Amino acid sequence: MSDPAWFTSAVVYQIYPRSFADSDGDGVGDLGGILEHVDHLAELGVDVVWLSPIYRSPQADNGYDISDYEDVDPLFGSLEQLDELIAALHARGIKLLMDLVVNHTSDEHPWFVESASGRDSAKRDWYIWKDPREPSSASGEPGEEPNNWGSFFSGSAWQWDETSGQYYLHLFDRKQPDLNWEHEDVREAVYAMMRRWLDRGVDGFRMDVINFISKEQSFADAPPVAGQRYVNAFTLFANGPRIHEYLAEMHERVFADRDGAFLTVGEMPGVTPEEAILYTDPARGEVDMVFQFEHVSIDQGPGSKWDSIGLDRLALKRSLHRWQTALARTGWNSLYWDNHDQPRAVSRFGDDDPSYWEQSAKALATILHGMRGTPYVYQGEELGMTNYPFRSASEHRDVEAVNHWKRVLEEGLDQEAALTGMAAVGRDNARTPVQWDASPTAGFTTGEPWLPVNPNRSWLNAAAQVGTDGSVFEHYRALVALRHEHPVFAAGDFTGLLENDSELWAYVRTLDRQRMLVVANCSRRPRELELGDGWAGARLLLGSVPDRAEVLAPGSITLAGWESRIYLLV
Ligand code: TEU
Repeated sequence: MSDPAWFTSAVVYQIYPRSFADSDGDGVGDLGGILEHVDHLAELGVDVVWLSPIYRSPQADNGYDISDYEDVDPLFGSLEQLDELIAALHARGIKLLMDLVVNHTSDEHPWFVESASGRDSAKRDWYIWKDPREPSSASGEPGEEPNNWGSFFSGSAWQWDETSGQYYLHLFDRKQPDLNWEHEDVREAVYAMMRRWLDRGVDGFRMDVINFISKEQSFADAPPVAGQRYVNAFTLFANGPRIHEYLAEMHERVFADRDGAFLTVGEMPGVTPEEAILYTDPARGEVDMVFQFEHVSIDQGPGSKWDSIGLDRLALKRSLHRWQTALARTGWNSLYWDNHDQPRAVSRFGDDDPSYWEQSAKALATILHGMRGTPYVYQGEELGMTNYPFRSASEHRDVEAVNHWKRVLEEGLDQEAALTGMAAVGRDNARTPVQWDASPTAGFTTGEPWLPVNPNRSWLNAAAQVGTDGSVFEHYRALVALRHEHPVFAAGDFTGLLENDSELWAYVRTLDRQRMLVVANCSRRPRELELGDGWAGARLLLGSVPDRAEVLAPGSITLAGWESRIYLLV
């Protein structure tokens, strides 16, 4: 944080270790697998790796349920291998971000085990325990939970504990109890743990649902929603009363007296641009950038993430442009299309029909990487990996989908609609193994992969793309290099164009006398764009279709279906 500017021209690559590469043949990706592929990251040219959790964990939520913050789960390898990875990345000029999951722990974490041991446990208040709503009750029947808050992973956010006759709060799975950040000892324990990781050589943290750590202490019912027993009580647990205090305290205790170029990224569902400006104001010393959710919520119905309402591409464009404009002066945003929680970008926002797949993967990359903010590449996105062709409920392994399906069966909901929703937005779409080559296990493992490989590995894989002119990978590599080379990518002002056109996307970035034009045709049909005389002489920095004129002539240009280009006028 001593150099507030370096991350503005950086690109982050996210590794979901379970699905990246397996070195020991057990079918689950591991640190050894990452070590075998660090050159892939170096070739792409990224500056930072964000590693999803590798800590000890019962794996109820694939590592987002941590039972020991200080050790590596044997499933993924050892602390020694993590040290090797830090060294291998640093040797290539790449920083390593750890995933910091401290809104909750695993119910198997010793802190929770002690907390649950009885009402008079010394760590009782490290978690959030409440009596049943009915004081007379000692059974924990449905409806007697302390309030009507729902869990993100279906059902009530409260779990009854027989031993002590109280409920504990879990905003996610019942195996992920929420820590009580009001307790100073909890905060100090987390800060000490963070300091130990920095001492070990990591360069910062991606902070899981960090805007949930301060909750409204009334624990009141959220406004009821017709037809729902448990509701999303978002306004009562997100961006709570002490959130800015906690983040400033964390910064003070962990980073303030350290020299070095660290990075902190706050994953913040529901964060607004106004709040994002506060969270990332360098003068306030909270986090460097936020991860916001507006653009990945546009295709979701009001009920839940599972009722997809289809993509309104104009709303998507307007959302992204609004964030660009709102954070124009202060504030810094992360730019992403997908991650381990989202469907694959090319299937969701692009067009994964084989005729348009390649151009649309490049178009999405071009749009995102030309914007102001720090771009993130989720493993396999640089190859244009697509959603998995799910056909049945049993193919889903993710706790979120599994719990949802249970509920569909229990409550007799529409199974066909549920399966369609799960196939479209299920998180396992992003978690199928990375496709390294065309072989049956895609070069991911010598064993049986924990989640099936996408059948399109036969033609969609790294071996076919790395070093191949015009491939999706080479397009990403070029975009990363352009951000490093031209300060206009990091620092240029943003002006959105064509605000009422859902298909043709365009914007201008301006820095001093330089003007950069980013254009993309988000449709299958060719589209003409009138540019007038103003752009004559602009140089083509990157195009998705080969052999286009290097210099713009006055007049209009025509983009083929899903074609994209970046021009620079100096
Ligand atoms: O996800 C945060 C989050 O808001 C989730 O609701 C996420 O959007 C979910 O996938 C909705 O479909 C983080 C992690 O990224 C996720 O993998 C974890 O499951 C979750 O927190 C709990 O740690």
